Amino acid sequence: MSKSAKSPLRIDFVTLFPDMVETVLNTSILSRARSNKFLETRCINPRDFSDDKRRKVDERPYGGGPGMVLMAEPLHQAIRKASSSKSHVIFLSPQGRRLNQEIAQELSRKPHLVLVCGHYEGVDERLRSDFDEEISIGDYVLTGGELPALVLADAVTRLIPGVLKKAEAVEQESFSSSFLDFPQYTRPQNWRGKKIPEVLISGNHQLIRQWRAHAAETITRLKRPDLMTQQTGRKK
Ligand code: 21W
Repeated sequence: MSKSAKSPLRIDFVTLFPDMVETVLNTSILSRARSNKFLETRCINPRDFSDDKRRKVDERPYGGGPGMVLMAEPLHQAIRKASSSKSHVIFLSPQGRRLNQEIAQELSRKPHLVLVCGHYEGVDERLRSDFDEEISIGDYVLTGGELPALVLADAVTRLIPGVLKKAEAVEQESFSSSFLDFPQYTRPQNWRGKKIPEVLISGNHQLIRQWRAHAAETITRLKRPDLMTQQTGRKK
């Protein structure tokens, strides 16, 4: 049950904050996927490739201005150390294409991802040719690429066949991937005067399926009407 037929997905994080990344990788589904050999991870720190005594990796920007810029050489060497010919090198960047479920699917089929995390005011522009692509996780400003890289790793890992328990995986393939979730209830039946929908204790599973499908559609129309118009082309 815990062994995948194929070789595991490898994800290398190029980061100045390996402790932050490791902490999350040691938690939740990501940790389970690693123990069960579906996922193999590594952190590579550009500081280890600094030629400076104090392991300095940033410098002031040419042209002036506030903040610091990550130097090209330590990052370049860290990326080279992480990569082989089969690697897909992704720079987490506000300038990238916005991550969505379709991109997560696409990336989950790659054998090796190298996730490069930027920081400070950015990286030296000349490094961009080191990347196969750039990905953003949305239009808000973060302090670095670590959280986006972990978001991407989480989204991709749960798509590796075998990582999710069977029941979780079935749900993923159903209509709910393009609609929002149907409402869920658990014990007690009456919580502070709030009851659950009768249909859920009817024992009629076809009726329950219909009720859930209808509820999901209603909620989607109400809260995320934009998802309704995106239906076509989302699923094979
Ligand atoms: C934020 C880096 C802003 C650079 C030129 C002059 C990766 C991210 C990040 C960060 C800037 C993602 C500047 C959503 C994010 C990330 C840190 C711009 C200022 N440039 N997805 N001044 N949001 N953020 N630098 O912030 O690295 S993916």
